[in-house]
Amino acid sequence: MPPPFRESGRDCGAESRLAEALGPGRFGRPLHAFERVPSTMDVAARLAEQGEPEGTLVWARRQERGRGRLGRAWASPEGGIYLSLIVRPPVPVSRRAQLSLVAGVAVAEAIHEVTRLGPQIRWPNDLLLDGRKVAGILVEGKGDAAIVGIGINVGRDARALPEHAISLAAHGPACDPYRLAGTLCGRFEAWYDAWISEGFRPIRHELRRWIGLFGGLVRLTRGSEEIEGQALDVDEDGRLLVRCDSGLVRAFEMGDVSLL
Ligand code: BT5
Repeated sequence: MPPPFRESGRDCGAESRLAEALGPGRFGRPLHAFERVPSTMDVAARLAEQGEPEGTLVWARRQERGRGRLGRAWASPEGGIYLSLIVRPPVPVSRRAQLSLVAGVAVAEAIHEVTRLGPQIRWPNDLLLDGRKVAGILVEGKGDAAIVGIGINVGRDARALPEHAISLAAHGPACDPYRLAGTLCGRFEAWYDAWISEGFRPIRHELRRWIGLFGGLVRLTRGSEEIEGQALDVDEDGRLLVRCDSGLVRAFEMGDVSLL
């Protein structure tokens, strides 16, 4: 019988580098690092089902079937960051999608802190550098848990990345992925705790620092509908507010639309 899961053996080297880079918080523990997995999302979902606690981190050196939203693929060559964190937010399932913006703020801050670069958040789940995608966030539910997957292009070899992607290495000296991941876990924990205790308000406030979109023209797709308008703001639920050509202001849910 084939083994039920196809991840490689544990990557002890990565586990000790990550353990050194993590702060004293609870996000990042326990830690499961692998050389290769189909997707860190599936390993984390299985661990969540087995009762692993909030904060559990799954890390892979590379993914064979990394994924984005709506069945899209996530290119995962060696040298990048591919991780999933298990959280168990005590909020209604309808609010879980906000986690991609909670994580987005944390990714932006961590990149800035470690590299001094200024990434932009592209609502709802991308981070851009020079207008090209440098990181993506994926949130999936598993029972009472949510799995937050984060991919960041870090390495020098951009050949395996899609056309509109960029790596942090395109700017200046190589950054240590373990240090970046450790910083990210700490920042994500802090924003997550703020989100749990105060709701979306502090995230909305912080987002304004990182979203480059407001005031600009956006094109959205929802199903077969295409909408054009001016991005105005993110509302108190994380929805994107767009003034359409008709003058009407519409609010778009994260799960519903893609930005073109
Ligand atoms: C995302 O989806 O941006 C979410 C990506 C989440 C990846 C992480 S890695 C760890 C964890 N394990 C996983 O299997 N996934 C998560 P979406 O918005 O649907 O964007 C997908 C699109 O981004 C693709 O259709 C490509 O156009 C583009 N893309 C693919 N790989 C990329 C990369 N490495 N860098 C930049 N863009 C990429």
